[in-house]
Amino acid sequence: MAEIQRTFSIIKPDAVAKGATGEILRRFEAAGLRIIALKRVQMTEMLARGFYAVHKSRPFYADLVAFMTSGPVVMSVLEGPDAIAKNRELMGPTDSTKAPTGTIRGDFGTDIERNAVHGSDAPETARVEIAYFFNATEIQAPVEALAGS
Ligand code: 3AN
Repeated sequence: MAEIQRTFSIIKPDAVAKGATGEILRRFEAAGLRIIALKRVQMTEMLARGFYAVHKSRPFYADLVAFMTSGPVVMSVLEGPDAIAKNRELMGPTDSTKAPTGTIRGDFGTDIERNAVHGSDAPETARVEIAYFFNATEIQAPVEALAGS
């Protein structure tokens, strides 16, 4: 049986600016991913630099930080069976010009940088990314979990 996972998603400034937020969230839900936390945020340069710190020596780092802070983004935590792989399947490949029609990047992205969405690539990165942007109290937890420990 598929493992129930959580993953972290960002609808990037390009997709938010073109009014695609609702359609992208709809696709998550239609694919069986529950939106258990959601917020619209204007990322500061410091937050964006920290989030993409793994890429800090790459030539595209400064541009990427500038793009991610160029307008509001919509962040969410998605939960469901194989949520990490399922979300990446919905997103399509990193480079929007290579992403098939029907994927989020194929339909709403422009190129490798302006690629509409971010999604965690592994359980450990999902945990770190969720904790980077969401407090525990912003994430919907089952009542039993709250009452439990
Ligand atoms: P993904 O988001 O598909 O996991 P990563 O983790 O390789 O891709 O890259 C993180 C982000 O950095 C991408 N979403 C993209 O916006 C940007 N990026 C990656 N490679 C390039 C590149 N060669 N030129 C410009 N931006 C890039």
